[in-house]
Amino acid sequence: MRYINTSNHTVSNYKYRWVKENKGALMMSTIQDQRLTSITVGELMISSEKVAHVQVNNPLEHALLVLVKSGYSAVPVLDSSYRLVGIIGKTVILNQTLGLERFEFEKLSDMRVHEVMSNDIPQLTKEDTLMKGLNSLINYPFACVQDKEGYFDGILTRRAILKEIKKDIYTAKQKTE
Ligand code: 4BW
Repeated sequence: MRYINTSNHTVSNYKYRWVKENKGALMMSTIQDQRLTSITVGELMISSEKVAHVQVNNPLEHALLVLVKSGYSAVPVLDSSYRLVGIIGKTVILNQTLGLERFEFEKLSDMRVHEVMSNDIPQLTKEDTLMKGLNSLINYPFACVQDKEGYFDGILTRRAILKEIKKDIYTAKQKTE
C-alpha cells in the first residue's frame, strides 16, 4: 500500500519494484508456457494399438463385453478400415436393455453398435498442441486422434494432460526455489 497513491510517478515506481522482485518467476513462467505450448498431441496420446475399441457392426453384446473386460466406461468405434466413426459407452448400452421391470439382455445380440453410438466425438490430430487438447478435454474424458484421411491414431486422455501440467508446475516450482 505504501507505494500506491494517486501520483503516476509513485505507481510506476511500484510497478518497477514489483517487476524487479518477480523477474525470476515471470521469466520462468514464460519459459514454462513456451514448453507447454510446444508439446504436441502426438507426444502425449495413447497409440491405437493400446486403445480398446469396438467395430461399428459389432453386436451390442460384444461391445458391452469389451467395455466390462477393459474396465473403461467408453471406447472409440472404428469401421473395418480403422477409420474413426463414433464413441460407445456402458450407460447407453444398458439404457437400451432397460425394460419395464428388468434389464432385457437378450436385446443385446439383436442390436448393433452403429444404432446407439454417439457421433459427437472430440477430434484432434497428432500435430495439434497440448493447449488444443486441453480445450477438448474440458467437456470430455478423452479425445480421439486421427489423421487427415480419418484413420484412427489413438486417444488423448485427461490423465495424460493432467500429468504433463503437473510435471510443469513441479519443474517451475523447483527452479524458483
Ligand atoms: O484400466 C485402467 N487402467 C488405469 N491405469 N486407469 C484406469 C483404468 N480404467 C479407468 N482408469 C482411470 C483413469 O484415470 O479412471 C479414469 C476414468 O476412466 P473412464 O474414461 O471413465 O473409463 C481414467 O482416466 P483417463 O486415463 O484420463 O481416461 C479417460 C477416458 O479415456 C476413460 C476411457 O473412456 C478412455 N480410455 C483411457 N484409456 C483407454 C481408454 N479407452 C480405451 N482404451 C484405453 N487404453
